[in-house]
Amino acid sequence: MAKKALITGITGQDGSYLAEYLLDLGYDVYGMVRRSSTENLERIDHIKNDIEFVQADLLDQASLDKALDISQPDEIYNLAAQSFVPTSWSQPVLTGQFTGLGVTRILESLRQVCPEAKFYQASSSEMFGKVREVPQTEMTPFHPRSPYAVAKTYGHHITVNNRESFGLFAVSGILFNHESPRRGREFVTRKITDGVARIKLGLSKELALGTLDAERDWGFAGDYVKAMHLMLQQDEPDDFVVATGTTHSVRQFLEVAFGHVGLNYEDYVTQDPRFMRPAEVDQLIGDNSKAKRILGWEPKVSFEQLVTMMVDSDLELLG
Ligand code: NDP
Ligand code: GDR
Repeated sequence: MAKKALITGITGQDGSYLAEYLLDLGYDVYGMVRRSSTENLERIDHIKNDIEFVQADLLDQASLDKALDISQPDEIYNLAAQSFVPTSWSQPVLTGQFTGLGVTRILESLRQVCPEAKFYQASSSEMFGKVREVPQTEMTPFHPRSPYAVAKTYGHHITVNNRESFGLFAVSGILFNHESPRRGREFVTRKITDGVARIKLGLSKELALGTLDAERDWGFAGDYVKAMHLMLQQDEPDDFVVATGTTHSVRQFLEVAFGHVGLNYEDYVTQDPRFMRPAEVDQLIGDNSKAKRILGWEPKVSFEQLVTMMVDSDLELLG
């Protein structure tokens, strides 16, 4: 019989790649969606007929119980969250409810409805924040720098705590930034590649950004969802850092993205205080050696390939 997976956040970037991957592996895929006045299935439009949708919200315990009861999953991937860091300062309570307490709610439902199900929590490199060591490993202490990161740190600990308290197969993947042509347009990578395409096509004249000095360990989302799946195929539940092990600044991203279409970013990019953050995460770089050793995982798409893939995709979309 086919394995059953429930993906929360299936309408998001990672949800779409994970759903594709699990369908290819022969899974029955259930996707949790929240009610919306207009359909927002763009990222999964091409596979939506292969997915069983269940309606639930991270804020509503009974709806989660029901989603788990309907799907009776072997594996749960908890990808749903308020995931945009700046919004977490303007909506800190909501972010805590979705991104933090939402994890406890799903785990409570899991314990009631399907305690044998394996559980994946989408944790984040943002938990390292003001980093205590370079590169960051599974053992590096956390120092979150935004309400989002604080909520993710809670989600991480409650996952580990459920594993230790109740013997659940519950794991936390500490994923560093991962991007794709399906990335939301407010995140810096997609904002840049969308901006480059607009400027190249004469639809826009400039691109306003915040700091250009922040450095991130950027990988490709399509590679990273495979690590999520691998974590749930292990004999023992454990937590893993998933990263490329290389870091680049926003400025370097700009150089490659504008360079790819024969332009110089300095002619178009302005800095706008509106996009500066109250507290910044200056540099992230992950040590992926545990994931390589135990999961046999490694990233396939390089930084340059990622940037050019995103620029080409935005050129095609807008052209
Ligand atoms: P997205 O922002 O693209 O997707 C978030 C998803 O969560 C959407 O499907 C959204 O649904 C859903 N969601 C939000 N609030 C609720 C709610 N109250 N109830 C039910 N569903 C809800 O995120 P990504 O795909 O980029 O990331 C997936 C997860 O991984 C997130 O938890 C993120 O914080 C985490 N993460 C991401 C990294 C990255 O670089 N992408 C790195 C590390 C961690 P809707 O479409 O209805 O808004
Ligand atoms: P991040 O991603 O906060 O790392 O969180 P984002 O792309 O928003 O920012 C990365 C860096 O770029 C700087 N920056 C800008 N960012 C945005 N969004 N817009 C701008 O105009 C801009 N200018 C400069 C930021 O200050 C920051 O330093 C992402 C999310 O996917 C989280 O959910 C996830 O947990 C982490 O990655 C890992």
